[in-house]
Amino acid sequence: MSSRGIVLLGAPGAGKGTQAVLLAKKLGVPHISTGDMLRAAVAAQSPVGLKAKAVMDAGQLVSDEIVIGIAEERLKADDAADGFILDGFPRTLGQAEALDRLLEGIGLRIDCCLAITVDTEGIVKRLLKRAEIEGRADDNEATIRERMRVYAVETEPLLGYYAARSLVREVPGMDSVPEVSDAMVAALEAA
Ligand code: B4P
Repeated sequence: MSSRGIVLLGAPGAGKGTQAVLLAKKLGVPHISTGDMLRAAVAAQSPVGLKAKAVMDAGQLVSDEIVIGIAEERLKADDAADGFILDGFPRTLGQAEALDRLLEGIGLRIDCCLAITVDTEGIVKRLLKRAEIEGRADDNEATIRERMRVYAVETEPLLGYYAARSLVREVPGMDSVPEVSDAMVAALEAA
């Protein structure tokens, strides 16, 4: 399995972050999570964090301008040159188009979009459980349902965007964490 540019797509709580960590270890490439970078910016109370906090707490998407800026900075780092896993980015068509332009400019590209498929009620339960453990401000039921709605409107259309280039591989996401991880590796090997 060679290293390359991978996008993980999936609803909130589908397990993108969980699986990206495992896959990054297996492939030896960086895991790039815009959610993690935004939460770090919020914790550091940086200018980006101050703008992002209320938006994230309400379950809305942070502006394309901010997210593209932080993703660009990270993708230009040397360690992304041999492959990368994007987790939670792109999340809008504008982000996907900006990502393609940015990658083209630095001689990289997306080779595979792994789409984690889940059932809504199952992931609402998962995220409520994470709320008990981690206490994330956006993991309460009303915000979770708003994030699902935003996902369906803004992010799901990206499946068509990548399918048009035959890059989408679907992976069932309701099995155990190791089972989903194995299915991801198998999907990549078959890609
Ligand atoms: P993210 O950090 O991307 O979070 P997420 O979509 O909620 O979660 P993910 O799918 O990674 O699930 P996880 O593995 O954690 O985004 C948070 C917010 O940041 C967004 O709402 C938005 O405001 C902002 N943002 C981020 N990127 C943006 C962008 N590009 N543009 C604009 N705004 C952006 O798994 C969830 C839980 O399930 C965990 O507790 C995990 O332990 C558990 N779990 C995982 N897999 C499981 C399995 N197979 N079985 C049982 N439990 C499992």
